[in-house]
Amino acid sequence: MNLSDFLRFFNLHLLFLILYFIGTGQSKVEVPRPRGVSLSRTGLYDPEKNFTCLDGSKSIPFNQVNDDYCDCQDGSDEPGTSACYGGTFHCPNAEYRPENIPSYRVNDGVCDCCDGTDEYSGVITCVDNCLEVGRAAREEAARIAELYKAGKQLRADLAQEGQKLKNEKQQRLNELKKTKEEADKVKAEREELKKLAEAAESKALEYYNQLEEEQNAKRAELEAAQDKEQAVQFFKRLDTNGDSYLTLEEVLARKCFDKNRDGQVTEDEAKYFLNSEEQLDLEGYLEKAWPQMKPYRVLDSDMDIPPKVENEPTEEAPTEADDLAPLEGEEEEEEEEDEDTDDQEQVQQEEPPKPQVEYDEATKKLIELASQARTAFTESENDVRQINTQITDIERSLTQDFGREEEFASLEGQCFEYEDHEYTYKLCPFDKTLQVPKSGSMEITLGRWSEWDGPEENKYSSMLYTNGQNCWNGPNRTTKVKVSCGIENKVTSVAEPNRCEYAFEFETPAACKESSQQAENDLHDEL
Ligand code: MAN
Repeated sequence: MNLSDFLRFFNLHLLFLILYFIGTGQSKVEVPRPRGVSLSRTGLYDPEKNFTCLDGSKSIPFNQVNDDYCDCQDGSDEPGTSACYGGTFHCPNAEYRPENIPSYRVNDGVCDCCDGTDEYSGVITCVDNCLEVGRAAREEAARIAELYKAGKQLRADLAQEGQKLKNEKQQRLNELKKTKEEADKVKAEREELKKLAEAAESKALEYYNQLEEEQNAKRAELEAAQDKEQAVQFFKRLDTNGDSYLTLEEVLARKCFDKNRDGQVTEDEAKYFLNSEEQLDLEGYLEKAWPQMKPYRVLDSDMDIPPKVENEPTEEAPTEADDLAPLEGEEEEEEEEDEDTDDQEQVQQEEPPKPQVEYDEATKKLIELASQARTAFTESENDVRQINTQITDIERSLTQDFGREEEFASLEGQCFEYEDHEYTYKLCPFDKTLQVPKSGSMEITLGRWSEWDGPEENKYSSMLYTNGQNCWNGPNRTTKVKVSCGIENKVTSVAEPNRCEYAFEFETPAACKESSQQAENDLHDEL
């Protein structure tokens, strides 16, 4: 090959090379990004090709993309219009953070994207305020990052304190278990002593109980005899003709049998007292009439009329008081009408005293010892009960989830308040939430500790309190507490979004962790 051949050959190759590079350069020309499509999906919308719906369901000519007619079931052919139900519009928001909005918001007359790209129909003009929005968001993110930075140390302190508390509780539990063993022993011993002392006491009292029974029986006998005596005397008084029969006429003649107090004794009333008999002899009277006559006899204004039986030695006796009260509400009348009140009092004084058993010294001592043994046993029972309660409390506290590093532990046992114009609300973590009316009425439990109920990746961001006081005509009250990072423990807001469902917001340094990482990430994303 001579030089000119070589040059021709070389130029030809150079030409091909140049054409090749021009060619490849042309194939790298950027495909225009259709409206509403995110950068990452731009390649899927190639104007040189048919468009395949993103769900792969069908292919359509590219000029049908964003033609305001919905071809694809998934709405992917109309990313920049509101033609498809369920579609998504992408706001580039160049000066801030890209965002996806539902495509029905496109051209709806409301600026949704901060860059205003969702409104292009001319109905409304949106200004691009992404720069300001971004700045505010960055400032907020920076503030939060600062807060987390400050809270981080506090949280670490709380975690340390939580660990310490846990160890102390464990130690206390061990001690209590030992104390309980001792207390159980003491209780068993005292129970034995009590049994012995009570056995001795019962034995000693056996004699006295018998004595008392006998005295009671005697007293009952005496009372029965007295009652009978009264009954007999009253019979004699009523039996005015002295024929040993109590007749209807004789009952009708006594004002005291005016049961309804209408001024006359009717036949019905008389029959009531005679138990529907025409007449009764003494035996019949004692059995059938005396029980109902007895309360009325003290009202007998004819008491001064002497019974027919002459020289009756116990003439005054029928007026003896008995324990049965006259008719209710008639005491005053009774006092006015009854002329024999003094006699009654006299008789009352003469009543035999109630039997009183006087124990001998040895028995007294045994009673005292048994009583001491009972008191000592009750005390040890209370001790054991108290220890058990403490053990249960500590065991429950030890199984409580106070965060990955026990950072929430120190909140247990504390309460934090929040006031609005009507109520003071209280959050007592791991226990309950309360609503205390400022009017002074009773406080209402809004829920009892149930569980952490934040999302899986941030479980400790929300507490749930359930089973509070019943809502009138509704369910039991419940409270959700949103927990976020703050440099002090503080309830920052309380609302009742639905009746008897309460929403608290609570800040605590204990929450200055996972989210702090999140906040830093957010900040980086945005920058
Ligand atoms: C009380 C309060 C309110 C609640 C009503 C429901 O007034 O506990 O928060 O909404 O009861 O009846």
